[in-house]
Amino acid sequence: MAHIFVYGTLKKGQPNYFRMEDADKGQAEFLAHARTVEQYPLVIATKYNIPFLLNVPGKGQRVYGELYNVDQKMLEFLDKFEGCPQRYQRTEVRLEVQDGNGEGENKLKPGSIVEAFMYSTTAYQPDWLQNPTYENYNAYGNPGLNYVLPEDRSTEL
Ligand code: PCA
Repeated sequence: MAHIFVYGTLKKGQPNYFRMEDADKGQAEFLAHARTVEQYPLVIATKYNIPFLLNVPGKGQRVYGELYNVDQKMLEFLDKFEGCPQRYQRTEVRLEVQDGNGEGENKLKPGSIVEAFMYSTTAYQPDWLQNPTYENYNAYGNPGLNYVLPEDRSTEL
């Protein structure tokens, strides 16, 4: 099992969340809402309006997202889905737990610090650093910046 922090289209209510719920792809258990301890630039980039969290700690904002426990099968699916290690890299992040719904050994206390993997970007276009940054991504919240699902893209990036 691995901890994964999602901050983009894999969050509840976002366009790729249904993949987290697909038992054919493995298991994902929601553990808590969380926020990165450090600031990161979370930007929207490319003609497909993909959210990218640039692995530049100290710039941008502390980012809100969701913490999940995933099994090996789901981890492998997510790596493939996110184009890891080409488009995104799976990196470690420190998180502050906001609220958790876990029980027993999965119980996470609000305010506690946990580590997780996330899909961030180390190989980005330098001008992406000039883009507006978001602390709480919403695919439906930015007129003109509608996210395009991978299956609807004409070409890779
Ligand atoms: N999916 C991953 C990375 C960006 C995206 O759209 C996530 O939600 O964390």
